[in-house]
Amino acid sequence: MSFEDSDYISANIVPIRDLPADLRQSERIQRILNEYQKHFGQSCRPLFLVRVPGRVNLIGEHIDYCGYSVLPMAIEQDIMMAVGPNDKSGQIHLANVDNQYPDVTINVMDLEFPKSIKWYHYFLCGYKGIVDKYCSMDVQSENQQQFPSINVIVHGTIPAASGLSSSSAMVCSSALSTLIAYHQSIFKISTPIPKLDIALLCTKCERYIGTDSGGMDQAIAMLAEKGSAKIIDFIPQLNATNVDLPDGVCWFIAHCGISMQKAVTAHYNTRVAETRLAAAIIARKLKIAGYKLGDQLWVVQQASAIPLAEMGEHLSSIFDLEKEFYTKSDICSILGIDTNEMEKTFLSRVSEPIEEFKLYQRAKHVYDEAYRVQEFRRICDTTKDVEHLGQLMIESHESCRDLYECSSPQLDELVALALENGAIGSRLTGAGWGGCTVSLVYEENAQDFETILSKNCKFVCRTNPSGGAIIYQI
Ligand code: NG1
Repeated sequence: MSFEDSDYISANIVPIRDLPADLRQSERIQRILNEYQKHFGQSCRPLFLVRVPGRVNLIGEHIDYCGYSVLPMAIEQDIMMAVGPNDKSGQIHLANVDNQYPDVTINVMDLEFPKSIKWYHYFLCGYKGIVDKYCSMDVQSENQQQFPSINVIVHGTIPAASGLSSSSAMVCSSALSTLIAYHQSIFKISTPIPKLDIALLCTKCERYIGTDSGGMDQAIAMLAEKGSAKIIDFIPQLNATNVDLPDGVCWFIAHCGISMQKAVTAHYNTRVAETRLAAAIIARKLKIAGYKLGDQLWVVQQASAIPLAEMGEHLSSIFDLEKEFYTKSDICSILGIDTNEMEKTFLSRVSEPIEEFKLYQRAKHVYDEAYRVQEFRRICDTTKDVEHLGQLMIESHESCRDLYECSSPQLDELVALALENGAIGSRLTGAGWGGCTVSLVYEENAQDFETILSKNCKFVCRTNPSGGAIIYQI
């Protein structure tokens, strides 16, 4: 494993730096390096340390997979992986500093993604995504058994299943670890790979685990810059732009006590399917030319030429508001397709049978939320009116709770507690159904706010925009 360091130091490329002395001496890094030797042998040395942050989404929930922009920032909590060679071949040796996650050795010839997901499957997503992209199938089948084995130890500080994107941090760090380990010896890559490409690839490969991830988490993990939140656009192509948050306020993340592993429930993919079905019905009712079954909500809104600000209202003339939900047969008869085609196109990734589809409610959330993101950004760029930002966050939470039904009683209580104790705005962040809230608080109230919240929940922290993925040479 060796790298042309200078090639990688560019704004578009994941930076590779020498591990600074103060970081090397830190308790955490010392622990990771010690554990590496404990797990892989005293003579083993890692060559690289990969760091990928988690994220908190300030606004724009469940709209990335509909093609709409979101506004997250990277957080200080992260995944670190120490990566080094091993004298065998064709194996990945994975360990975790946290001993609730047992060591595992995987033969690179048999990467599987079973229904019951273990911690290391997120690593395998990144590994497989990179190998499939940069190594032809011929080379893989002839040589995979000879691929140099790697040792990887993981240390994470992002609470798992909490809406802070620990899964994507794991997938992105594994993609970078694989790239750094194999880029010359196996992939023969001579030019550095842009961060954007890695983010897109990681979005695709996280889907091996079963969730139809929208791309926000992988994008912010790769593209974040210290000190700035980002607006992430997906259309016409992936792009991240700095957003200047107002001064005099701070951001708090708090955990509601309930975790939600979105890959083991059908909630997330059900919502993805409902948004696509809603798009199909809108397209049919508005006679959108060029619409293809399965297109996202942004496609029909753009083709309809109805401004985003009005789209939510417009839906009441498209959907039957008397109906709380649509059935499969309602949908098939509107779309003029049979159940087979409907299931194949829209439901193949949903792991549980669904009979009731709330289409108006999901589409209304998506269009209104997408507009709230635009407003949030406009305010950050102009008036910096924090009360207005707080109001948008409150509306976002209400919409997630009532229309998208991705909140939980514990999240609602935590949002209420935050608002009763001085938060200007508070909302669930990430996929929801458990996990964390994000709250906007005046600087002068921060201390009291933190004291009260910490009495009531297991994890509270003030957070500042952190930097994106980085690789250190050890
Ligand atoms: P988290 O909170 O990490 O489960 C998920 C999706 C995002 C986005 C949000 C909801 C993945 C990896 N992440 O985030 O793309 O859709 O939910 O806004 O699936």
